[in-house]
Amino acid sequence: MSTMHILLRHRDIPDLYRLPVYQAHRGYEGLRQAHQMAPATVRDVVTRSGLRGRGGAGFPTGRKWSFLDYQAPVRYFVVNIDEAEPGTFKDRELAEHNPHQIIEGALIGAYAIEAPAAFIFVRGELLTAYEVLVRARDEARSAGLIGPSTAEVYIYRSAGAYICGEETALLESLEGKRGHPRIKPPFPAQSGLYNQPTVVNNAETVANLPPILSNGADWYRQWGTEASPGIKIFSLSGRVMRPGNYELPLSTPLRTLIEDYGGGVGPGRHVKAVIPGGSSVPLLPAEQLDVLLDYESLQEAGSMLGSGGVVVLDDQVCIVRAAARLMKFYRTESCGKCTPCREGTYWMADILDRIERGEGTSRDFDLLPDIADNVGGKCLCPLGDASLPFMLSAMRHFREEFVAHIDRHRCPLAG
Ligand code: L3W
Repeated sequence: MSTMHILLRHRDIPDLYRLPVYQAHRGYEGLRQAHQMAPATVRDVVTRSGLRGRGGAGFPTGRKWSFLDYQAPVRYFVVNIDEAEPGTFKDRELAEHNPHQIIEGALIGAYAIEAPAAFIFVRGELLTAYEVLVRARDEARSAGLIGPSTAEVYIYRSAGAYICGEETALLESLEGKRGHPRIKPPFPAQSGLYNQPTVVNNAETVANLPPILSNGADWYRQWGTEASPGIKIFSLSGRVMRPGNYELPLSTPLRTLIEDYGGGVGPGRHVKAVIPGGSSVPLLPAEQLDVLLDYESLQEAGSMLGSGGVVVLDDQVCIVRAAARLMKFYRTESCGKCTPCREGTYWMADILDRIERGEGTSRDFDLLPDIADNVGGKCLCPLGDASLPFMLSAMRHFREEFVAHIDRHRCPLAG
C-alpha cells in the first residue's frame, strides 16, 4: 500500500506551511517555470495535463480557461475554498497545512489567464485556514513572490453559507452582496466578478498547478486514465476504522480505499452503501464496491466522483434516517431565492422525517418522487438538484427499508 503525496505534502515535510521550508522543497518552482513561458503556453500545459475540476463537476480546467475573452480589458482568477459539501474536508487540510501550494497555484492561474488579481474565497467557519493563508500570502509578498510583476492575491472570508460555494453565489458574495446565485448563462467565464471574464477553480484543482508546471503535463498523466488523469484527494468518513483524507491515483478501486486505506468497517459489520462523491451524488450499494474511483467509471456505475467525499454506511445505518438528515441539510442551506428549491427541500425533509418517525403512509412514498420531479432541473442553481440523488437512489436501492418504516410504524433496525 503506497502513499504518495503531491498535494498533502505536509504529511511528509514538517512545517511546510512556512515559506523557507516550502521553498526548500521546490516551492514556487512551478511559478518560476510558468513565468518562463507565455501565458498561452501555460494554458496549453494545463490543457494537455487533462486536469479536471476537483470541486464536484469535473470540468476540464484548460477548457474552462479557454472560454475567456482574452481581448477583454481585465480578467479575474478566483479560488473556491468554500468547502461545505457534507463528507468533504480536503480543501481545509490543504489550506491549513500547505497554504503556499494554493497561493502558488493561484499566481500560476492568474498568470495563465492574464489576470491582475486572484481572489481566494474561504469558508467563514474555516478560520484557521483563513489565518494560515493570510500569513502565507504576507510571507510570499515580503519575499517578493507577490509584487508588481505578479497578480495581487486577495483573501476573503465568507460569511458562511453552503450556497456561497456555488460559483455565481460566491461571486455575488465577493462583490459584497448577499450570496444568491445568478442565472447561468452567462457563465463566469463570460461575465463573472464585476461582470468581467472570470475563472472559478476549486482549491484542490489550483493546488495541482504548481506540480504540473514543475514536472510537465505528461508527468501528471502517468496516473489515472485518459479521461481522468492524475491524483485526487478522497475524504473518507462514516463507518470506517481510519477516516481521513487519502491522496490516491484516480481510478483506484473504491474497495481499496475503504478496506486497505480506511481499515474497513467495524468488526462484525458489513458495508451497506457508499456515497462516493460528497452528499450530492447517488449512493452505490455494497455490490458496487469494486467500481474504480474516476469520473467515467463512477458515471457508468450510476453515480459521480463529485468532490471526492466518500461516506461509508454500514448495516447498522438506517437509510431513511440518513436521507432525512441529508435533506434537512439542503433545506437549511437552500438560499430561498427560487421556489422549487425552497419549497421542495422543505417538504421532502418533512416527509422523510415523518417516515423515519414511523408516521409515514404509503402515499408519502409516492409523494417524494413527485416533489423531486418538481425540483430537478427547475432550480436556479445546482443546490435543488443536489438534494435529490441520495434520496432517490436510497428509495431505489432500499425500497423495502422505506416500506418497513411505513408498515411497522418504526425503524426496522431499532430491534
Ligand atoms: C463556460 C460553458 N463555462 C460549464 C463551467 C461552469 C463551472 C464548471 C462546471 O456545480 C457540482 C454540482 C454540485 N461555458 C460552461 C462553462 N462551465 N459549461 O464549468 O459547471 P457545472 O454547472 O457542471 O457545475 P457547478 O455549477 O460548478 C458543481 C457538485 O458539484 N458537488 C459540489 C460539491 C461542493 C463542494 C464544496 O463544498 N466545496 O465541493 C458535489 O458533487 O452538486 O453539481 O465552473 O461555469 N458552456
